[in-house]
Amino acid sequence: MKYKIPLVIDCDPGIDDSFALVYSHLVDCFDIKAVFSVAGNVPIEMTTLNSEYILSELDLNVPIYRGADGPLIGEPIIAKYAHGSNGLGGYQFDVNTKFHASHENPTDAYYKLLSSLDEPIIIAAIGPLTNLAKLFMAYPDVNQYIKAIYVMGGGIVKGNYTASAEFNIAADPLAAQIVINSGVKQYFVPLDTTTAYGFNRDFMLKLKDSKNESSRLLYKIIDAKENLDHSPRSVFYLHDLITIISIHHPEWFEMIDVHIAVELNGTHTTGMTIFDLRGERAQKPNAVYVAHPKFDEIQAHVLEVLL
Ligand SMILES: [Ca+2]
Repeated sequence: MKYKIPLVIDCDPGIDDSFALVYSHLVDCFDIKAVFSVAGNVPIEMTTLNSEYILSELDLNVPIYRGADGPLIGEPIIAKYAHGSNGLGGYQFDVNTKFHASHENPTDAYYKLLSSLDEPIIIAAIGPLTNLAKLFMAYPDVNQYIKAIYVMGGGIVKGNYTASAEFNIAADPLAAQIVINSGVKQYFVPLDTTTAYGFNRDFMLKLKDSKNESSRLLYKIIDAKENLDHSPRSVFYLHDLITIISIHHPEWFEMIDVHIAVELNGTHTTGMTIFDLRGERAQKPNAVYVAHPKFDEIQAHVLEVLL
């Protein structure tokens, strides 16, 4: 049997999370062990329901766990401006989903799952990092069960939630700092990488006619938000999808060792990530900056998988 990369997806669906989930299943190189929801783009009830819905549509029967309902400290922030009223662009779907999330304590469930696997796992963290921070705080020995974490998060030249902070980090800066300092190997895919190029409108319209039902669903979700046939916008940024692709196609990126710190209490910069790119004077690396995507290859590959 073909080897598949064991993967946990920690997400806050989210339009681009939906692309990431569908792609991860269809690309047929991942063994998805579980999906954890986290409060992020929309509140936890919705990110959990959206996870249940997408997995049900994929008929992908893996454990779903309802994760953290807000950051370690402070109040939740949400991004309905980017993901529509329900996180899936406002697309109205049947809420009677086939699969349902467990309401078991997500931190304990995480540890139980990771420590029961045959080999260390890769975690795709494509929402705020609250679930993982709680895991590292409660179970300091969990590192041995994690091969690497791929984080969609941060920005070097700009943010998107604020001028300086990217949403996933802004939603729980303390959690991000705890994860970065965990000692686990981690790859950061910042906005600089995910917005270097966008998926174009032709790409989205091709999904509309895909033979694949779940790809057509992705079209419906993005169309609900953007009204594609009339939208003058020409590109779409699928941050979480790019992050997943960097796991098994590192050759389409430049991998740069870097030190990353998170601003916890700035007047204008809370949640900002500081990538130390000073060359010889830089602090000792604690992460890998996934940079400079070869976008033509990526877009062609995604079409091949989704169509
Ligand atoms: Ca996300």
